[in-house]
Amino acid sequence: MGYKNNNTGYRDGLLGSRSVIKRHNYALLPHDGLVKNVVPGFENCELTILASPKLGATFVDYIITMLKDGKNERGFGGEGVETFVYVIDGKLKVSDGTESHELKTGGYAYLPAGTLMYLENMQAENTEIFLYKKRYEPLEGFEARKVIGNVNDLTAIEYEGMSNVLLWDLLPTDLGFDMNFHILSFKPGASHGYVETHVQEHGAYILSGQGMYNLDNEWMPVEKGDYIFMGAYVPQAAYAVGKDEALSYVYSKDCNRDPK
Ligand code: UGY
Ligand code: MN
Repeated sequence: MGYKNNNTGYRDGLLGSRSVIKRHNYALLPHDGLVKNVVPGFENCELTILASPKLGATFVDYIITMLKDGKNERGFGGEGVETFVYVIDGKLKVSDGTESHELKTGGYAYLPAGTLMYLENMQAENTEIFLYKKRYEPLEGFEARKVIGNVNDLTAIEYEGMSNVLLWDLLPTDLGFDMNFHILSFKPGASHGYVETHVQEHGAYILSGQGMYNLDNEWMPVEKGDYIFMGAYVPQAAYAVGKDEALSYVYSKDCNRDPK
């Protein structure tokens, strides 16, 4: 029995082109190719804008080296914009304007839309941070809330049943949150179980190790300090290489919303 074609009647089997529409959007930005940007309000900071709407992302990611006295006195985020910061290395003071928190390496803070985030380097040495903002998608009856934490206080779970791949969820999973931050860590030799293809976007900053990353079916070498943007539906998978160090990255993933 053949399928009914729109205009040409019936056919049998796999005739025709089996259409694929390719609009895959991804970026790999190695650390040594990054260029400094000026963002008003950030003082004594070396800052690079990574993914942004210009790249097709619905969020903005930044990598920032906060020098001595580095701070952002104007506040980051604002009306309708949620923010997240992760401390890669150092000591950071983060404040919502009324209450401040001290974050060490592995520490992070999420502030809901409408609350400005103030940042300050707390030490004479540099502090490295990964910063994120996104327009929040509200959901009637639910709300996001401030979250302060440190990955070292969380328990990892085995990712999809694999004992050599660990996952940490940094934010709560309830419907008030329209995105989450995770850390995924592959022991050398470990990999995803399959090449993922999904609607969610990622901005991923590699915290440690080396690996081969499959983006749209091309394998690329990656290492600590690299940044990867994965747009919606980009085929993606990683293999960790090397002897001792795990390939680990911190990344964002939108969730809990029905696409408009
Ligand atoms: O959560 C994720 O979708 C994750 N496994 N993606 C990725 O690592 N590229
Ligand atoms: Mn993914």
